[in-house]
Amino acid sequence: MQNDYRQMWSSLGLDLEAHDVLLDVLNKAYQDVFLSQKGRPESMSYFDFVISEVHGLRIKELLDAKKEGRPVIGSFCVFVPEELILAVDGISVGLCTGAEFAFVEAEKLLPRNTCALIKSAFGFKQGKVCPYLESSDMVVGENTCDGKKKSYEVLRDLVPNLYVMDLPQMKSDAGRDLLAAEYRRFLVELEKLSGRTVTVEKLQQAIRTINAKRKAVGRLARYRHANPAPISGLDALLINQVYFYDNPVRFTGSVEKINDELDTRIGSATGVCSADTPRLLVSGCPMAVPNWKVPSVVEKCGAVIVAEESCVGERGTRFLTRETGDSVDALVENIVDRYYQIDCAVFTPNPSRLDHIREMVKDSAADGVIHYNLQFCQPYQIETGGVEVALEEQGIPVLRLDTDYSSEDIGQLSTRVEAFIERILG
Ligand code: BJ8
Repeated sequence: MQNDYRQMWSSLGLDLEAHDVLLDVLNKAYQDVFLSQKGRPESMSYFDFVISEVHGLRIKELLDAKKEGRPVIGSFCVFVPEELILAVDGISVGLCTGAEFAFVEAEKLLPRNTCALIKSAFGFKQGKVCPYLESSDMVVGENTCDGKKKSYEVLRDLVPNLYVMDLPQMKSDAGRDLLAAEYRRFLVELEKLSGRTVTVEKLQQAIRTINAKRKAVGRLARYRHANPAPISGLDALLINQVYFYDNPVRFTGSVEKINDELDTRIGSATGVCSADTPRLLVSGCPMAVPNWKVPSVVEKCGAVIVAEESCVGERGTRFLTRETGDSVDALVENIVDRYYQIDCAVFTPNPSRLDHIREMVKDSAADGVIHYNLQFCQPYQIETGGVEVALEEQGIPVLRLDTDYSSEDIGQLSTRVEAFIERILG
């Protein structure tokens, strides 16, 4: 099987030696971070399997689907509507942006002070190690932060099939109109690429499928409100990360299986920690696979993460799309309504994000908030100040962590998280 995969990776143009190094690091990190945890729900075995096959079986599935004429669409942002992709029988995949790989190469094209997430996208391309990127029939870039927006001008020369989606910067009538126009333009492009015309039935079914996936992770989020926490923050993050790669129907079924197990755990007051374990909410920049650094530090220091206000978490998944509508146009409007509510820090002003953090702290009974920023991410770094002041005024302790994907600051992060936990424990 491994040999088949090597052939497959080679046919995708991957650098097999560099790819071996990446898989080796990934496997070791997974063992250390995930498999060493105690008291994990048994149904997490599905997600262990998914990660073990993340560059194997799942890529094979994508290539098989491509043979059937189904396009693979890679993207970097939760503003790219999965429903539209699914409506043309396409497959939506999140592109690897969670590890430091070939940064020396990436920094030949991008300034050093570019956030790690963007550099990672370039490093995976330049290092030829991402089978998702190489399988994509279309790569969608979106005009969100300046770093992404400008870097797509450079990425255009590296990937033959880059499509750039414009996005509003303000929540206004004009902003909503822009989003609607861009989603319509995207739909036309998807129809062209796939050779399929979207019908009401297809789009409605796609909306239902993606809503079911979001409902499943929403249910999981609610179980995490229990004390003791029935699942670690790391495992919950992993589920939110796999959300971007897996077949949506299979993913939903696997999450619901975990949910049923958590239901039983809560009924018998079984958790992954004790009821007096400090509970933390993590808010800020998204954590893409395999970015597990901060949650791993936090949980090794003895706290448990009970919620993520992040695009790989509730910010990205909390809203559902209305399923009713008797024309494709009406359904696209429903999709616009849904995505328009996402409160990414690239919007100005962006007050609903703070309201949502407050609401999440309350619902999850969090004792404090870690505001997680990638260095050089101006939108989230700038929003941190206001979030910190507002929450502290309300008596909610906040720890601001600015970091990247390197492991050099793990010791320093641990010291700061330990001090924060001591503050919480009073
Ligand atoms: S909707 S959060 S997924 S843009 S970390 S690249 S913002 S400098 S990722 Fe995001 Fe869409 Fe918004 Fe969500 Fe720029 Fe910041 Fe880097 Fe970022």
